[in-house]
Amino acid sequence: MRLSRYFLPTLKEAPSDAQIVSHQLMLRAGLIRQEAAGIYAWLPLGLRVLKKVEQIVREEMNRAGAIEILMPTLQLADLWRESGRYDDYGDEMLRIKDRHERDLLYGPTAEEVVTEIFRAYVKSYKALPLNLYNIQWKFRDERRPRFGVMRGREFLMKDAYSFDLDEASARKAYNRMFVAYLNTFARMGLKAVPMKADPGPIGGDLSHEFIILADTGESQVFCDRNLVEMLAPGGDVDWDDLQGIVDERTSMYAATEEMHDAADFESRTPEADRLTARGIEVGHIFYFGTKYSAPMKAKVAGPDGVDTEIHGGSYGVGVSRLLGAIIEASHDEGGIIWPDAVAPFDVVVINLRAKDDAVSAACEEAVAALEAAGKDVLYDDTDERPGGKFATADLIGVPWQLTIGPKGLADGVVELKRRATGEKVSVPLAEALQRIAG
Ligand code: 5CA
Repeated sequence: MRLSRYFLPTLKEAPSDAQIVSHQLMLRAGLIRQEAAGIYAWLPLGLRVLKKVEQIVREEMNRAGAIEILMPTLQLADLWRESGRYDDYGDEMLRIKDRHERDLLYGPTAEEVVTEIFRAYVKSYKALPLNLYNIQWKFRDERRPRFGVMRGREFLMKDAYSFDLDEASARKAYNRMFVAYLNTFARMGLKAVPMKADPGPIGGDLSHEFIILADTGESQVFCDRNLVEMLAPGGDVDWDDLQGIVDERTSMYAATEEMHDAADFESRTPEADRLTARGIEVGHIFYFGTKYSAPMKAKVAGPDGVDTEIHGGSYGVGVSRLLGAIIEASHDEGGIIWPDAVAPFDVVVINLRAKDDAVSAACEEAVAALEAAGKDVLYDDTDERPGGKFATADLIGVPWQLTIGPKGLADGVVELKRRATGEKVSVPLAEALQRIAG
């Protein structure tokens, strides 16, 4: 992608109402544009990262056996009247009337819709376990939308819904999501800690939030320090028996403010390991039994032929919020430092003298070689001054910067910089390509 032909509207300074660094950097690096309070347009660079984050979430859901569908953003109020949540949900629900005066709403979550789909088709326990997910825009009319995509009104969520015959198998479904979440966030370079959480309006009695520790986080959290450094289990696990992995994590104390029990924290955690911090909730999982299946009559015939209400859980990931969380966890004074797995481009090739044909030819050769190696390349072919180009490259946080200028070209070298460490080497192009290929 040639920068001269691209749409990358960067800003020298962030608007003063952007209070936290991720929001400032998302605006400055031209990732998003605010259209209304808590409602954003995704600009090309932001959209690239959003798609990468979404794809990691999708792959880990698929690996855990969940199946993707796509539910509508607009839902019938009548379904929510069936579950009893229409009145309870309150002002956060955006209520809409169509031309026939029918009550609709912009979905803040989709337990009702997915239960309606399930009950229409699934009649026997033989179809279970089943886990259906979608990655779809949600709307919650938050009282205080803030911090950019972190607390938006319109936001992208991955929401999965599990259906099982009884509590024991529903807990297995819960464990699969628990482990899938650990793997998902680890792939994005994040250390997410599962913490005992308040189920709130989704309901149920078993719930964990996945929290990224960050000073700018909205929630106060308490946990055993050792949990933060625990590695994700990876995909090579026995998906039918994850209790050991879950127990290992949940045996150590970790709770959000609403669930915090100071006496329990102190008795279970040696003083040196007690961590009190701020956190960003990037995922939230719930087991709620028959909360939706009972009022909505979602039943299947069990092995004995008797109709039974299914046991459900739901599992959310804040896909758009994750961009903010990743930036909070990974930036410096120069700008964003994208982890490789979610970077909008793998490498930016910086042409230090675009008017020089030999330099441009060398740059184009480098771009072609990188693209042939399967890399996403941004090619800065503009005639901006070098200082400005380096500042932009740092700001947008692409993992590798490969700079070619007349002097290096004469010496047969290019300069390769790793954004995360700042380390720079002058090496022949072939060697630079090798290093980037990893
Ligand atoms: N139905 C359940 C699970 S699918 C549910 O809605 N859970 S939730 O309310 O916890 O939301 C799931 C995730 O969406 C949260 O963990 C958070 O990461 C993200 N999220 C929630 N509200 C917002 C918001 N206003 N802006 C951005 N992300 C949000």
